Amino acid sequence: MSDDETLFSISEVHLDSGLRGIPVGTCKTSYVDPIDGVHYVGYPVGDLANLEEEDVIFLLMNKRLPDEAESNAFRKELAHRGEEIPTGALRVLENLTPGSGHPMDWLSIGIMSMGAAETTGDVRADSMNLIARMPELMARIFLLRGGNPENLRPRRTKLGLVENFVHMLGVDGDEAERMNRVLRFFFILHMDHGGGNLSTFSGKAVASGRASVYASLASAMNALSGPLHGRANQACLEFVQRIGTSDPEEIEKFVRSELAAKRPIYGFGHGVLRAEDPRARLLIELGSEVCPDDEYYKVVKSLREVVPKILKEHPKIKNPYPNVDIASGSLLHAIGFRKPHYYTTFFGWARVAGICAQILDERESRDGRGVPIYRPKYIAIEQPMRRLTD
Ligand code: AMX
Repeated sequence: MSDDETLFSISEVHLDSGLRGIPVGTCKTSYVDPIDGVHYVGYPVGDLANLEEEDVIFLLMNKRLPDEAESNAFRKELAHRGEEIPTGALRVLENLTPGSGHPMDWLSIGIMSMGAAETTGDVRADSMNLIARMPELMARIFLLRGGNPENLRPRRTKLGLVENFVHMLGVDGDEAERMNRVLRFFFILHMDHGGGNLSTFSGKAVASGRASVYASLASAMNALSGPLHGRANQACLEFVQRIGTSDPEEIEKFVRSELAAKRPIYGFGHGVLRAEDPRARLLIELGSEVCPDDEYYKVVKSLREVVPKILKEHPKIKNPYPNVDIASGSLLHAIGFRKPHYYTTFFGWARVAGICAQILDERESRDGRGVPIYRPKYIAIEQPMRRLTD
């Protein structure tokens, strides 16, 4: 890419298109191939799905996988930072009414309250602190919002990020094993997805004004909470529950009536992908291992067969194939997370790592001066010059 090469020409059709496809920056952590899906620093995400989650975070932050010594040191640093969470940093959650608001509201409030308790101003230190303390925030949200705080166990950060969360929830034995397996897989698949997805872009935009890591990440989580973005995993399982049958004819009827009512078919379509998201395939394969006979999982498999052909009848839909959200909800349900409105918090938790890594890269760019404050151009319309005296 030379300095003066034209990357994209803008014409009027590109205005008010949600910046769709318009190059605005560079990304070192990941890219999304329209057919082969997301790659983290060059690796297809499927290659990384069975690694330790901390090693994948190391990759996003350092652009290479750690050797054994580095991996141990990184895990140790995260465990230490997790232990050092300021006392009372999350006490604000105890004052929210159980069951109130959406869990994503709690996630955003929790991130802000951790920032209020301690912000160092060093982007790496704040990012590492946030990543290290997310399991505790997640466990507290689940138990405090759910109205059973007495189940919360003291943190054991040495277990690693995912296992510590499951431990804090009070889950043991085979159930914990299954949760750890599925959550770790889910966590790795959702960590990053290029630079332009709405939550990452929003987080980086806020960070470009030199807001703190906490303020930037809370903004990113608010962006993720929309049903067309991260909350699609909740919407997709609710959709599956409403269908209530894996009979292909019933599913076809249901999908057609949703389309006629101008409602989205959750778990299908994408802004960049033009084939089935490989992460959808990986999750469906994991489902065949952990919950092959689960009712909701069977509905998801039928949706995958039935829906693309119906969506293809609508040429405006650029991608009629499953996205990552099609199967994640049914798996989370099968391993014991029965309330779909919590699912987006898992997505958000995972995405914290990718967004922090991208913010760090942007802050280090231009020889350490950092990316300039975001300022795209909007063209004024329907505003003829007027004066009060006219
Ligand atoms: N169901 C119904 N309509 C759909 C659709 C779907 N699954 N996918 C696309 N469309 C419609 C769009 O709403 C748009 O209609 P419009 O021109 O009347 O506004 C038209 O088809 C063209 O859309 P597109 O260029 O193919 O996709 P997009 O980039 O505008 O939108 C997405 C992408 C994901 C928002 C859209 O496919 C959608 O709403 N899918 C369902 C929700 C979902 O599963 N979201 C999760 C995405 C992954 C994630 O972020 N977690």
